[in-house]
Amino acid sequence: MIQVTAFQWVPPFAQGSVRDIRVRWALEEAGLGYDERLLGLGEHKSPQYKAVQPFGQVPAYRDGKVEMFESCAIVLYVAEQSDALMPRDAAGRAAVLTWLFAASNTLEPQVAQLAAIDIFNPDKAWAKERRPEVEAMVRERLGELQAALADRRWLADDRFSAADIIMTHVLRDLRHTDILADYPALRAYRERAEARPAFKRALSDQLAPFKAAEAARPELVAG
Ligand SMILES: N[C@@H](CCC(=O)N[C@@H](CS)C(=O)NCC(=O)O)C(=O)O
Repeated sequence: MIQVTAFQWVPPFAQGSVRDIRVRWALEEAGLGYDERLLGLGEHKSPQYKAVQPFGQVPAYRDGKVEMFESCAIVLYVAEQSDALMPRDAAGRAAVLTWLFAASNTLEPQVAQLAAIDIFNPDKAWAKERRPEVEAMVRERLGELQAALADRRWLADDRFSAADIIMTHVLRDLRHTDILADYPALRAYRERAEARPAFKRALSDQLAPFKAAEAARPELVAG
């Protein structure tokens, strides 16, 4: 049986974007069932868990044949097993790899910088000084992505793939801003991806333990 690690609870800003959602979504698209292994407070930094994920992060993955960490690697591994996530022909496969790495290596670093400023350091002087430049870099990348997407529905071969899972997740990390409103084709792309039943199941499965934890311990949301 496939097992994916996830957190039992995270603060509201992270709910719906913890990276196990990438793996949950890929498994849902591929029609593969899985168990979640929920990590309690601080458990991700334990020596036992670091033997599974050396950086003490989620997600980690095991299926009886392999043990893995790094969400993109896991999503690609799942995609190798499913036509729903990766075409079989060389050109289609190359397009998926290209766009998946573009999401992770070209878009995500800029988006992550903005999130680091807005979510973790909004009041710091250095953050206020740096933010306009970071937002400009994000906007430049988004403009380029929108031009490249043109009138296609999906990134690779114009069919949904593993690349769209990672790109959508990266774009979701702009949810705390209204920047995507200036890129209507990208906003529509993200909404199209989020409307997929597999995404909705992945999201609700990630959120379920958070809601259960908050019901049991209301002080979590009270701060
Ligand atoms: N590159 C890793 C990053 C994983 C990651 O950043 N996970 C976050 C949750 S979204 C985490 O576990 N953070 C806890 C920590 O770093 O202490 C991947 O994509 O799997």
